[in-house]
Amino acid sequence: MALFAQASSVVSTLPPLSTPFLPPLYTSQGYSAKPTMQQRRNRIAICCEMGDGSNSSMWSSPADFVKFLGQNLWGRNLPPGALVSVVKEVWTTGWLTMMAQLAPPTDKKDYSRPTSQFRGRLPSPSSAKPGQYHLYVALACPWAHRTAIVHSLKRLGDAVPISVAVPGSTGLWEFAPKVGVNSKSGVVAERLRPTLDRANGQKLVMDVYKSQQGGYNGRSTVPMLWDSLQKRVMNNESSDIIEILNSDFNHLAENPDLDLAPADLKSQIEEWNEFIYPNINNGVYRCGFAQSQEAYDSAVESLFNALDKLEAHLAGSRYLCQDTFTLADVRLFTTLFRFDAVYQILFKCSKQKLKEYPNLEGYMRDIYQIPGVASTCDMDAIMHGYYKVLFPLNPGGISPAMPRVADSASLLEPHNRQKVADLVVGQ
Ligand SMILES: N[C@@H](CCC(=O)N[C@@H](CS)C(=O)NCC(=O)O)C(=O)O
Repeated sequence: MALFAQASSVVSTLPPLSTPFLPPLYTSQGYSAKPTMQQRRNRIAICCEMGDGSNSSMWSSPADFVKFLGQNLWGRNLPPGALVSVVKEVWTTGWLTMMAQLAPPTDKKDYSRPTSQFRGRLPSPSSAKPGQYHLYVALACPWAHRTAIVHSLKRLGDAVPISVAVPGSTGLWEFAPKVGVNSKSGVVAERLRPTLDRANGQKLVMDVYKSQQGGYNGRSTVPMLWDSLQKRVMNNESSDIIEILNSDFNHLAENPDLDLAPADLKSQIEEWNEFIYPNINNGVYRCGFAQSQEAYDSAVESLFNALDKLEAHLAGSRYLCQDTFTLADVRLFTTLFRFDAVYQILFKCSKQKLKEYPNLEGYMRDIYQIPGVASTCDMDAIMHGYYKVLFPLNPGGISPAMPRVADSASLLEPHNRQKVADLVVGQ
């Protein structure tokens, strides 16, 4: 009903069509001769009110309603010029409205990522009981993917249990273990297939947030680290969560000696993070979620300047911090992994493909081949998550063919960067 009420008010504000040709009004008695625009509006408004009340079964679906609207405003055949201008107007308004919700813009129509609301830390390292902290992830999400990688490399298993959400049809994260979005990716770890909510038994990630002590009504993002004893969200910022997983669960980890943030590299790691987050991790989103040409142009420029700089750096350094694989690499990897399949196409990061940066591509494959990383990489879930769910960016819902660079056979080709990974991870 809300649709009809909204439609009624939209119709009453329709501008006059800028075409001299007004087709006859279509009624149940046939076509009447040249009604005025006002007559058309009145008729639509009356019908909308009927649809809202006594005769609510008049349209069986929104598509039916739109057809009705078109016929009554313009007759059976909408003149092409009018069709284009009306659809453009309606679509642009709808698009801006949806984008403002999906990606709140700044005054300059640039995307500004909302800050994470929960930044708690453990009272002290090794204070956690097995199972006390629960990790919520979704494999499509690059931020959650970071946490799945560190969880896997540290081999935290069920010491820090995981629940895996999938995007629901309304765009909210939900728990639907039967959803087959992961089914084609044979390499994905069993524990990372979609699950029920294993900690709280909720249907939506949003419900988990709402259920926390004191309630919560804000954005319900993944990843999220939940404290099962205190019944509250402890942290929902991926850059914190990977640090916590790296250093605070060593008493429970099967690979406690792996340190992805060694003390002597901390300042280098921090410098890379400060460069990579705005320009690359969030940079691709600033391209895809830009709501003006200027905002997009500036995001693309900083993204590709940053990629050029990294390409040059990686010519002489296996990882960001020389031969040591660190959390900074984890953060960069999840963006690079999605680059050619998603960001280059859907987010218009189109200047150059990752495939055309030999060092970055080799680096990405090098990390993919570290034991414990590939099993967190689910390209099917990623393709589904972006192309089917980000409706304002891909309203037709059609997924492009997966670029060869993103299939697992090509990801497993030799990367020709020295064999340090086995030493680092030691699995
Ligand atoms: N700063 C957060 C960002 C997480 C984030 O934006 N996650 C997205 C999925 S990729 C999400 O859950 N969005 C849902 C929403 O914004 O309502 C982090 O790094 O953890």
